[in-house]
Amino acid sequence: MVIAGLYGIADAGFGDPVALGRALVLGGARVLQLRCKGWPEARVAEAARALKPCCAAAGVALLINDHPQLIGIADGVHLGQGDGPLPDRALGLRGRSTHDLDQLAAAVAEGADYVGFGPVFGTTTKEGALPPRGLDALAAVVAASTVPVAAIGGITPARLPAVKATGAASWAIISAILGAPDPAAAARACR
Ligand code: 3NM
Repeated sequence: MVIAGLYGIADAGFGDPVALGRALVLGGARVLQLRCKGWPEARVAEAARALKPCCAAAGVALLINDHPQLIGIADGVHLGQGDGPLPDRALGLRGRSTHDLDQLAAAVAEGADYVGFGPVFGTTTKEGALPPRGLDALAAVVAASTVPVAAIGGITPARLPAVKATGAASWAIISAILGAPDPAAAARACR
């Protein structure tokens, strides 16, 4: 499984993440991250188990945010800067959030299979998000990276062509899709 194309995020802050995740897969996401900030681990595991069959049927990589010990019930995990070491490669895909070139180098050195980079544009979705990095910084990270880069932060359909032009392998979008009346249709516009 590869990190490429639309990286959907089933964010429990926007509703039932299982229903949202299914809509994202229906809309053509190639990667799906389950993001349930503040949820107990058992509840996250239950949501991941509910999403796995639909992801498997569509060939979509299911990644769990923040819970490295749950890697075995998904295809991988996505960890932030403060979320501890990456689990063993044999267990699945391991992604790391990065915000500058030094963090990219560290993530590659620790063996990350892909990195997130952002916020490219301003975002209100992530609590404590850093100031926007901009497209030039994204292009620099893409050029320097030996692993796929998933751009994140404030990406909308209108901004997508400029994001793709940097060569980013993947683009992660939350509010522009989950805040739309029909998330599956909004996802289709972001493929
Ligand atoms: N991580 P939206 S920005 C979850 O910079 C997340 O690492 C970011 O949501 C980072 O598409 C972000 O609504 C929020 O801006 C992305």
